[in-house]
Amino acid sequence: MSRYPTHNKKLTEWVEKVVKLCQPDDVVWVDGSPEQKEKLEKEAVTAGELIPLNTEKLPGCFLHRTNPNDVARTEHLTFICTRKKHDAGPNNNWMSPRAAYKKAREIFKGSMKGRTMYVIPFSMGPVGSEFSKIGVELTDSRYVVLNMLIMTRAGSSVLEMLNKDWDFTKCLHSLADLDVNRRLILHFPEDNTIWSVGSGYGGNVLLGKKCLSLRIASFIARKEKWFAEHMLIMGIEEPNGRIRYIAAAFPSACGKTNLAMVLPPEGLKKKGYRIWTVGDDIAWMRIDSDGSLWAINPETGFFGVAPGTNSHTNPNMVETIKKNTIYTNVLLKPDGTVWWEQADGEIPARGIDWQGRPWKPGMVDGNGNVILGANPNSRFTTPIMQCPSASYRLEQHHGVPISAIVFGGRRQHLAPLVYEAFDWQHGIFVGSTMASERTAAQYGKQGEVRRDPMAMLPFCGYNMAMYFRHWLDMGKKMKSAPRIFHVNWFRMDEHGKFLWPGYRENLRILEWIVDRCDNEVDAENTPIGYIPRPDDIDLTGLSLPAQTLEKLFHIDKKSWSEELEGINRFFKQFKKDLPQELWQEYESLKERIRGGK
Ligand code: OXD
Ligand code: MN
Repeated sequence: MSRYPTHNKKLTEWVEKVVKLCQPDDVVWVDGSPEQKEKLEKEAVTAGELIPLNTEKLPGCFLHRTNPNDVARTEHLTFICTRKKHDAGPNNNWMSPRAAYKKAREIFKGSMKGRTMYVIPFSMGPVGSEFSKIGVELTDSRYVVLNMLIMTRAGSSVLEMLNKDWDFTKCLHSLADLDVNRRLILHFPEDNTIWSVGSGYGGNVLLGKKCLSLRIASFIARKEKWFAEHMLIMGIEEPNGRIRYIAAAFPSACGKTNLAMVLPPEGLKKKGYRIWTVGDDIAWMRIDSDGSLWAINPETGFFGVAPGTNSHTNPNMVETIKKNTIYTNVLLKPDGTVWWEQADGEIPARGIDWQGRPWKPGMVDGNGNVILGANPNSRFTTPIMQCPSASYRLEQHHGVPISAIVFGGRRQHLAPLVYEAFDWQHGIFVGSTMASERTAAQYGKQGEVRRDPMAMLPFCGYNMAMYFRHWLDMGKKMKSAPRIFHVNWFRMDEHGKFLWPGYRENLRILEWIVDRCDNEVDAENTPIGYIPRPDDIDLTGLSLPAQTLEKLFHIDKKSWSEELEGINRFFKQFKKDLPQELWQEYESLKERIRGGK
């Protein structure tokens, strides 16, 4: 055998080239074996990169702390590097491939000296499925390797596919010196290549996730006529045993993970509803031989936000993360377990905060601000198979058939709790105008509307006008396209109180969506779409005054007129590239709002 465990020439030549550039002391090929994983964990503990947690209460779990300047995705350092700027669109930062390679090469030069470089062959999607794509990540971070082993199918089985000459995405990552001024997340869709340097934060360095499965995959998907989307996938088992699958896109931090594994509220549980989780973040969807849309989750784990996760908001996740989980930037308790703001149980009397400093509740910094135990974007990386509601179809090569696509936003006063689009084209308009208002937790002006079409604004690897065109075209190719809906769990009353309780009660709305897909309920026709008749939402066990329900579905013409102005401004930035169909939909909505149908 050669000195490489593969005879894929493209791969070995690339590895050699990177070794020359980054100059690691050693190269290790990741085979996915439990023995190798254990060895890496031990090394990471010795090097201080991981802290082992209480082996009885949290078996197989570790804590990792990132550099305090490196705790979230850095969109301003993220670039799409296409030869023509226009191909990246107004929705992306752009750099020419030549300039980007040159700039990053300087940072990569010798960046792995004194470290080992790991070669991680990984498959996004079941190994060997025609839905799947292969990547190889070269990294000098053991933390990345251990996370990739949770989030992807990695190791020898993928190397076998590469031996059969499957193509792969070249993913290069180095921590380098973690200097924020020498940090770059570069995507070269035309070369099927990703270069990430200077960061150790998951979203920037687990290159199979946002970088490959969304930015690069969306570019490939347009060419190959499928979808790579920022969507959860869940199955809703109806009392008669039929499972309807839906895919839903909400902007980051709007509850995708919680919804994907929601437990039915008591009333619906008695009826016999049950949820099956397929994915919480990414959906790859193809038109299958039956002419309908089928979806897989390319990942095998959850990279979830810890703060706010508890037995009320997400009981299934609380179960999932009890073992074999890597925690990042949470608080360490004296008994070797972990905690974060709004976790279950008592607030610990003391601990070590996410920056490794002694912590007590109520501590304030020099400016009088409360010091948090866990970083607001602290995370857990955990295997999907440990989730009590994990779908039994996770390894199916064709995935699951999608009956409905659900778009959502965080709108205090505008959008009703749920509405259905009139048809596919109108549904694409609804998705393309998706928006959220900033909350107090976000930087910027509170209440300001941020457009985030299909929740893909930070993740679409090309010009979004072309992306809308692609969505419109795909509708024409399907024999039976999914129905399209919009939900808004966040509507408020005049005192700023949420009108809808959310969380598991959201299943009541999904029940209506599923009933619509089954052609079992009628709906009311309004200027913005179809809304439920009040009696068609099962509220058993929930005391919600009729007046509140009315407010949740109220359509305020003045607010919608203002919304039209916002949409107009948003669409105009795409100039003549914006598909005419979307302007048509815009004009029709305007007329319906004015006409008051
Ligand atoms: C995520 C995100 O981390 O969307 O999933 O930001
Ligand atoms: Mn996401």
